[in-house]
Amino acid sequence: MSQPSFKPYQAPSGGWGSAYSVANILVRERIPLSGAALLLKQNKPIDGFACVSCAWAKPHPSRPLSFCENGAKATAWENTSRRCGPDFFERHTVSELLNWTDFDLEQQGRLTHPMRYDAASDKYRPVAWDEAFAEIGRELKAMADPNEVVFYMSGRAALETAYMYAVLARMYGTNNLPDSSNMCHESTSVALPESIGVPVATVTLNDLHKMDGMLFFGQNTGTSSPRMLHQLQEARERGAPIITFNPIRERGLERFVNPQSPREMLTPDETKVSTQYHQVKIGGDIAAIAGMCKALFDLDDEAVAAGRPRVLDVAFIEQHTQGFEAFEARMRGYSWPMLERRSGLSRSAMEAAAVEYARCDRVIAAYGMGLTQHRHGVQAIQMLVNLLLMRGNMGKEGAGILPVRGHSNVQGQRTVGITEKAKKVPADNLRRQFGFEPPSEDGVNTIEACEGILDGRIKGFVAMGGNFVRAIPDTLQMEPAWRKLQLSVQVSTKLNRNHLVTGKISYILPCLGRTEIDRQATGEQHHTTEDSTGCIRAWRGVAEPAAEGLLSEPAIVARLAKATLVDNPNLDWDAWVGNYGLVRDAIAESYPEIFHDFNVRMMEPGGFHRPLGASKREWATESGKANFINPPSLAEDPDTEAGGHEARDVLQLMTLRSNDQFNTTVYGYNDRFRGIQGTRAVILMNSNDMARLGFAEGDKLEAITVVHDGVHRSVRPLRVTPYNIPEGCCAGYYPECNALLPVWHHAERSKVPAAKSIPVRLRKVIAFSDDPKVPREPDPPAGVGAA
Ligand SMILES: Nc1nc2c(c(=O)[nH]1)N[C@H]1C(S)=C(S)[C@@H](COP(=O)(O)OP(=O)(O)OC[C@H]3O[C@@H](n4cnc5c(=O)[nH]c(N)nc54)[C@H](O)[C@@H]3O)O[C@H]1N2
Ligand SMILES: Nc1nc2c(c(=O)[nH]1)N[C@H]1C(S)=C(S)[C@@H](COP(=O)(O)OP(=O)(O)OC[C@H]3O[C@@H](n4cnc5c(=O)[nH]c(N)nc54)[C@H](O)[C@@H]3O)O[C@H]1N2
Ligand SMILES: [Mo]
Repeated sequence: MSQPSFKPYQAPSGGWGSAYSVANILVRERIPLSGAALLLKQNKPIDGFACVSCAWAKPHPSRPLSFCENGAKATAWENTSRRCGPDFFERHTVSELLNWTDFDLEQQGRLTHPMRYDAASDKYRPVAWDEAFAEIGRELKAMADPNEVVFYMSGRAALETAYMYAVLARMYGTNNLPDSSNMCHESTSVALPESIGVPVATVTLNDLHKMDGMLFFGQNTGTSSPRMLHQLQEARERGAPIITFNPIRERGLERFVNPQSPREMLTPDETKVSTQYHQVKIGGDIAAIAGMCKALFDLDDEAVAAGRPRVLDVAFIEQHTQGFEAFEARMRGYSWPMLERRSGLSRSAMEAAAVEYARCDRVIAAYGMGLTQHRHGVQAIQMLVNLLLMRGNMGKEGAGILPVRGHSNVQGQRTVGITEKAKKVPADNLRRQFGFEPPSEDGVNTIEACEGILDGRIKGFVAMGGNFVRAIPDTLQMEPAWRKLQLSVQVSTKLNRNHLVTGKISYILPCLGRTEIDRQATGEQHHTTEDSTGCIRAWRGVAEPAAEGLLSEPAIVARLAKATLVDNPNLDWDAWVGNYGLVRDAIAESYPEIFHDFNVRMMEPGGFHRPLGASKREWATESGKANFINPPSLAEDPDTEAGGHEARDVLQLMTLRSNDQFNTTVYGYNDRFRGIQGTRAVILMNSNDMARLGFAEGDKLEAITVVHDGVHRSVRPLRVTPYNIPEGCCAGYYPECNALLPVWHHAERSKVPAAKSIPVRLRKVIAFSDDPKVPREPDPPAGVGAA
């Protein structure tokens, strides 16, 4: 491992840096040549597999090489030739493994055998599948109340698995079906239905080809959804402006070289991605958008006075919207100095953005975690919709709202029943199909699950993928609470920290990955996913399974169901596993509007799109119109500000992903685009703040959360590096910084953890090791495995 270093990255996103990075991981994971050929099947529908990395749309017809750097890494990660079998667990106690980093744990390779934790030896021991399911079933049946069990799902599993899992939980008797989107785009699922009557993006790839302008808020395309850079590049080649709002200058939003274009790779051609780049301060987006809205009203006044065409789409506002007058009054009423203070942007910057926006006729507004993971995440999204509605940028070709989703099937899982909200369950259909009464009370979301684990109400946790205890807030409070669970079952592909934080009875159940051939009674099975643009398609794994005896996710759900539920004459779990087409028939019966003729339509070239009223200007809102919704406040954090947290030594910390990770999966210690090499234990700060607080580059700091709930939260040591970030803001990595995030510090209403705005104070620490293998200092507890 090289020494940590910081050097601004001069190259564009994509390009040779990307090509080298892919080659490196193929070698490191010892992917055989036939494995590299795997990449040719990536994102090729029907007879290839959907990338296991992000949810970005796949074009039709597909490109010859349809993968990006991070997609290739994810494929390599799943198809590694390393194995983590019973012999590994025999060599290491769980207490020992608890001191390993996230990187080292997953680096052990694919899990091959079901394992049960044995407290006496402090080791995981191999167990037969039958025995495992029998004990888990017994434990689940013994719970006093089905609501004591949580069925979590991370956003990767296919639609078939998700649907079966939801049926299992509901037949068991609970709506406790939180998923990773509770930490992610749940703010979208709350905001958009109120504004425009749909919970997801209103645009397709066709709209991206037709747009003539784009607004980009808090999404790091070059790292999080690199394939989208192709559409951004095409837009720029058409001359469409891209106006970006982000506290830091993300390379993928600045410059891009298509690594799949020989011409671009061999010449100095590169695309300038953003035409305007506004370094809004953390949580300043509502104010920045309000500034743009205010400027649009001024521009409209000028147009009216000069007899020019209106800037507002008056006809659209009249016919299709509600709440405009109150909205107009509010926006006009804001003062520029207040908007400047709240957004961190100058009036002229907000006006320049408005002028550019007003020049375009077909605008898409894209956003990511920079909007959703805030106390006012829901309101920020609704403000962005307001801005679109002012110029009729909704429900016409080339225009609309684009939440860029995270996990590759997270959007689809919600569509087929993974939800804690009872009113989203098609209860009548489920009753008719399976003759049971679905539970009518809401279940827990992720935050409520954490609260239930902390106070002991939750006693069992079944996880279909993910690394829950590492991804959630307050990890240092959650780990001891987790140990009190009666039952912890983790269906996984790789070893992670959640396996090591055990309950009284703990199982690791290894499963097939999506890239692998899934052979069942009727032959090799297809599965389906829904991407960020609501496009549903069929896929099929192509690699040989990592180990003999691995079960598919649907098979695991079915075995859990059979071990736990009473027999149901209307549901043959074995038949479902034998033929996933039967599961799709059931999905079509439960959700006919979206999934009618599922088995046929999934094979259509390009798949099929779910119907979305808003994209046809049909508004499934209470008012029957698209709603202008005023934000209650422009302050990011009412709670902490009330506590006097605007003190000058309190900074807002955002927790970020590096280019070398997928969520809690750490591929390596380099964040190429941000110039960080060899470490993740960093804190990025404005050099003025560093000077003011007396820090020099390379100083080791401790970050302490500044809230007044009596809990001490700190992470150390973090190496400080000067960075181009607004004053008063700083950045560190997720999940290492999750110990700083209070479980109650979440978005109002959506309860998405406010991971992008943690109030912290920083101070120097003395003892520090540069060795990334040295996990933490004893006192006070640091981010576990922070390297
Ligand atoms: N390589 C890779 N790809 C991934 C993932 C991964 O971990 N690695 N994770 C997947 C998942 S599950 C998800 S949800 C997505 C996440 O993808 P993104 O939505 O891109 O999420 P982040 O990388 O956490 O941060 C997004 C951006 O928000 C900016 N930001 C922070 N605070 C603010 C703010 O207050 N305002 C504004 N305007 N911007 C702000 C940050 O600077 C950063 O550029 O990516 C998916 N794809
Ligand atoms: N501070 C902070 N916290 C955050 C965020 C943040 O930005 N900042 N982001 C949040 C977001 S957006 C998200 S989505 C969550 C992510 O939270 P999770 O979805 O729970 O976490 P992942 O890291 O994606 O899960 C990784 C594990 O999934 C398992 N896995 C991988 N592939 C498969 C598969 O095909 N099947 C099965 N069964 N298992 C598989 C592997 O064992 C791997 O260890 O974290 C959230 N937490
Ligand atoms: Mo996510």
